[in-house]
Amino acid sequence: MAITENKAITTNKKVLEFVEKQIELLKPSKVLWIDGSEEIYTQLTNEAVAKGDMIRLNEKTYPGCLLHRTKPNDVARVEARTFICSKKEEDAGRMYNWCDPQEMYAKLNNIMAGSFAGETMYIIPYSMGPVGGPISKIGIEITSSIYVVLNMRIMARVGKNVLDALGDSNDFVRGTHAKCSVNPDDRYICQFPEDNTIISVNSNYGGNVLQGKKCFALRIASYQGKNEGWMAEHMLILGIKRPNKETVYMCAAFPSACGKTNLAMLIPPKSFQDKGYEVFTVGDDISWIKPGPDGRLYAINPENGFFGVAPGTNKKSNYNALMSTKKNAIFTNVAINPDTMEPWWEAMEKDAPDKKKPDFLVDWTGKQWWPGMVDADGKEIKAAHPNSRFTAPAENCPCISPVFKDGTPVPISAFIFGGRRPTTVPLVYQAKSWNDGVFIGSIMGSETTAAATGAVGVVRRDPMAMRPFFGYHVADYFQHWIEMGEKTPVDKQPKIFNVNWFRTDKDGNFIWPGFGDNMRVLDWMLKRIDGEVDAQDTAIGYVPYSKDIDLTGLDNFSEETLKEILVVDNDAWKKEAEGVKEFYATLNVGGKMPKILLDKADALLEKVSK
Ligand code: OXD
Ligand code: MN
Repeated sequence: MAITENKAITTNKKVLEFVEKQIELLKPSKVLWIDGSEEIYTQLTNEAVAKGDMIRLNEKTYPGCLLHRTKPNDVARVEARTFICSKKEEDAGRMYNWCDPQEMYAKLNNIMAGSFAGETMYIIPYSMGPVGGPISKIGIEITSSIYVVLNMRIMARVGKNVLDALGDSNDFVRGTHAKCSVNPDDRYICQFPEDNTIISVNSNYGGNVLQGKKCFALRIASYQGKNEGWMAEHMLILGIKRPNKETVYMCAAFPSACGKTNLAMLIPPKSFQDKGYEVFTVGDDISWIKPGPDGRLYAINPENGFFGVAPGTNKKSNYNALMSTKKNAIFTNVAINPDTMEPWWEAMEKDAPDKKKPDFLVDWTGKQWWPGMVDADGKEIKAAHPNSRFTAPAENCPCISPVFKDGTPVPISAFIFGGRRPTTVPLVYQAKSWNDGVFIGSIMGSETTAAATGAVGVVRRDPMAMRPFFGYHVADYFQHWIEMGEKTPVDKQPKIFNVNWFRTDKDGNFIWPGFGDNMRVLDWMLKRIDGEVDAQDTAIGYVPYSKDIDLTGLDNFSEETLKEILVVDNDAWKKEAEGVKEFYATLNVGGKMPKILLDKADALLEKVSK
């Protein structure tokens, strides 16, 4: 019999039934409801530190911050072990795995049975979005990992008030996380969209086990959104304020590692700051989008914190993200300076140890580390794991939007898509209609470069940056986008744009400066939204006239160079259109692809073949 450490904090029968069933299956020694109180978090932090699971960082320079090291075999999301378990295979996402739900439940129950023996089971009630908000949803995650409890506290709204808001309702996502032995061969990250259920086993890495994030807010929520008439997207949300104008909000989708967090926290160039431009972050990874009473689409960031990649984050690349990590943050798999107890990662530009002294760091695996260390094969050893992370409260971010704090959904004026495309795709172009925009989002992707093994220049398609996150069939998802457009009056539809910050010259150098200078491209979008400038009508959509992108204060970048990255090269686009048709053919099994999109692929090929 498990000892209940504190009293159940709800009378909701469905919640209590779910908890009882999990106690029976997992057989914990103790049960603790996470009620959101400081005492419980303090108690759990102390316990994790005493066990060596967490390391406290410098209380002066990083107050309230902790370091955690995962097992070396458990450092990233695992698409190959991620499943959508819908009753019918044709209802699954198609871009990763499907399994029959009953078969998967049996397998998982077998792996998890009794695995909490000797441990405490934590019950985490959490809200994605502000508690009780108009677009918010509720989940319960059961885990034996204090790391998960403390991270969920940052990434979602957690506590008894969530259960109070749930009342007697059965509308909550049932989540179970069983760390087991962290055996990668038995690792499963499973979503059962028809049952509102998530089960993660044999992992303790954030993206797999902080279930509010990818598992719920994208995979389960995208399915809920399709059924309930809203959208869950892998999109940042930012607000741009110009003098004497209302703040304009935009959502942007990019595949992982294409700079979503950087764009969300962009600092405008000086010439724009001088004019009074300000950028506010509403979210850096996920948007939930619903039609509002006035017919426009409104978005919230369902998360409450950032789960950002640490290496490369520095004052120059993303000052606001760096500042967000300075208090009450949890670092995973970064290095530390054992003298100062401060975190360190590659390109942090601070406190790099001195090889000669010899100073050293403790690397992400807990071993001594000096710059220039190589392994037995002569390969450089990194101090921080390349996918090391910070979990930081959004409220720490210097440019967090006031509307994030009060939880008000924001009206969206633009959707932006983009990927890494060294060639072909211009710096920016605008879709001519909503459905053209759906087409553009459906074909986005990143080109492989010489940095990775395999063929160079092959486009890995990642529709709407959702490839690893579809909770249902990708073709049905495209149809849902089309229908959301139909339900939105044309004059209220967000404009849809595609950007490409990553065009390279013949030596492989990026042509566009990127980072804060991306403001110049966003500014062109604002002018288009306000109908202030014309654009060139091309085969792929509206492309800016170079004179309409404000290059003031941008040294060493001429309008001629800008023109080069605005060109639409029909030969390159012919190849692109053929690639799109091939890609669509792979998705069209069973004839599910919307005809509108198939026709658009044909039309593109025809236009650029002339
Ligand atoms: C993330 C991802 O961690 O997309 O946000 O991988
Ligand atoms: Mn993401």
